[in-house]
Amino acid sequence: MRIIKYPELAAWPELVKRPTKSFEDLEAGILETFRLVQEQGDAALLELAHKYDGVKLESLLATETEIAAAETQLTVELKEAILQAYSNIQLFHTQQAEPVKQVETMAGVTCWRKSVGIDKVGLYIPGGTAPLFSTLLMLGVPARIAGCHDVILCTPPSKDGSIHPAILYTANLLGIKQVVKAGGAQAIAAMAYGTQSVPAVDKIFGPGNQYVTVAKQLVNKAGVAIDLPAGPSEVLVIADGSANPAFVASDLLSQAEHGADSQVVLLTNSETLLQQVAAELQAQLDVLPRKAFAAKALQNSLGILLSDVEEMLRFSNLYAPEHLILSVAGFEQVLDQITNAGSVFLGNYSPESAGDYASGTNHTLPTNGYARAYSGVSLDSFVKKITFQYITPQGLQNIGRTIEVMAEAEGLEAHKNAVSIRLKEISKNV
Ligand code: HSO
Ligand code: ZN
Repeated sequence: MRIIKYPELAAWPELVKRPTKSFEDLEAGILETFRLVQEQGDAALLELAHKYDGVKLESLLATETEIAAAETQLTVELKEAILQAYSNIQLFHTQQAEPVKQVETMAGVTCWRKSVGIDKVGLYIPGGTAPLFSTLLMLGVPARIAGCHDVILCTPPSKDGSIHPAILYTANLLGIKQVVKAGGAQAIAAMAYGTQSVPAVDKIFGPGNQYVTVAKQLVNKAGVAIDLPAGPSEVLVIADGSANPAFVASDLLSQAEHGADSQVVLLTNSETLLQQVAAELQAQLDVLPRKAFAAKALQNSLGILLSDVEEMLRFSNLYAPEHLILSVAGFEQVLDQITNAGSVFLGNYSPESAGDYASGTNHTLPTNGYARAYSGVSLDSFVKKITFQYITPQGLQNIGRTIEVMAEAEGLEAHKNAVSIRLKEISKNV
């Protein structure tokens, strides 16, 4: 961890910068993959599974037998944990539904807004070193609540052609029937453009490596919606002398173990705590199975000494972290000062892991400073909000002149006329 003591304000913009990656290098290869999938459909997906995942698949879709068998491969304890998390995520996201409210803005002019589920959504769950079935819950639960009609899951197969049983079990719980064994840019292309087995979707969700991220940005440019511009996961911890150094270190490491490019930042006003956390990091790191990833991530991490909680919050708002942990005495008094963060964890007993898995909040969150302007995934991400209005003849008499005057001032005579022609008709009938 790089330690910085009382940096000048002028140095902050440099400190909040994340390492940037050049997307241009990947673009040409990804567009070539897109071309293959568009031209050859399923055949391209099978060929690319052979090339990148090292497996000759018999079928692109997981069979019903495979999905049913997954349940027998999980312990009762894990199934109960998944069900508990499911229930909490379901409860929290169900409350996000907005009741339809009719508003009479003027007598006879009634407006309302209704949420309608996006018809077809595609969920991408990466394979690789960790089977993120928790991410499947975070995406699948709100998709179901929103009433999305078709939910397609793409995830890369392992070398024997199987999919991790916890992913299949979770997919089954969510009622997802189409589980496609495809990963990488080819999976994104399949969901964006459609193949014989994979229907084209309206919006693509889910994290992934840099190929997946660039592929999502490219299909987005081509008109398919995506959830968030994703980057490596981040946590920023604000801790004062009241924080427990072992807890703080455990939170920093839980984020660092995601990958070598994870971003980990500690802000504190206590030099003692800073030293204690550094010692704890070393001790806890040594026994982690994913030590190699975590150690790499820690090399780029920052431990910054600042003068007080207000200053730490100002720095945090500039950084706009994906996850913010606030381990300071009297945190209740400073909550209003948080203006940029994806998800916030309060006190000494709210680890980020709680939100990552089971408390109920969503863990698909804006990274790379996007929390300045973006929210994390929620029920809203899976719906369109359609506005309606109904104007009675009396209503048009009430609002008509306002519209005519404004249309005339914009020089849009046809707009004005759409009102005038009706008002004339109304006055004839009275
Ligand atoms: N911290 C990750 C989510 C996750 N953690 C999944 C464990 N599994 C991004 O919020
Ligand atoms: Zn995590």
